[in-house]
Amino acid sequence: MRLYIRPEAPNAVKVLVFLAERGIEVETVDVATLSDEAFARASPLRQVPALDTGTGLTITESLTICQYLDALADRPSLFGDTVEARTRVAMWERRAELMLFDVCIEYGHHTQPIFAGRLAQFPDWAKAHAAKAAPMLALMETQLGAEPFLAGPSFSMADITAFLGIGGLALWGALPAPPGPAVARWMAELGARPSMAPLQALADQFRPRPAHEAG
Ligand SMILES: N[C@@H](CCC(=O)N[C@@H](CS)C(=O)NCC(=O)O)C(=O)O
Repeated sequence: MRLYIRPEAPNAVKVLVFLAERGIEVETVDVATLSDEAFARASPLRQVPALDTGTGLTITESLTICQYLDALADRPSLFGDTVEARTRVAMWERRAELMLFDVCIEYGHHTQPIFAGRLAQFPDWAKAHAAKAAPMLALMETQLGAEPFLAGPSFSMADITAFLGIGGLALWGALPAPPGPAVARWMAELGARPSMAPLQALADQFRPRPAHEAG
């Protein structure tokens, strides 16, 4: 099995955090070390992450990669071990994707200088779009006031997706409202988990650099 990544790509980081949480080891290849042809062979859409399962199957959706590896590993699952737990995780993960993670990706694409020239940027649209996170933040505040994690008593895939999204929006000062106390508590606890270490490479590329380091 081989996982193709870029260490600073959010969807790849999502899988790296999942692997660290689950204690799963997979051979990892940074696609920056590959030729264009080899990258196209590894990932038909030339996107990361891509998992070559070694069984003739290549998976190129980050969540599907996590689901596949989770299903092969022992319990407890990060996707829930009962019908009810699976349903709660799926619902919160989908909300996190649509209202935080995707919003964060779009915000980055449309506002960060690193993407200028590669994409047509509409910063005003991105700022307006970030308002989509507001109802999710309010819902999370209620949920995390009652439960330790989004899907209930156990850490799950929903927490990973939501933390990446909210963390990115917070880094850019793009959260539509400051996190309430319950969300702030959850953010501090998740940020301290060793599994979140891969987030550093992602955050570093967007952190403003001191003048003496800027090239
Ligand atoms: N839906 C895919 C999205 C993958 C994706 O957009 N990956 C980005 C990096 S985070 C990428 O490879 N972008 C390069 C490109 O699209 O050319 C997933 O969840 O894995």
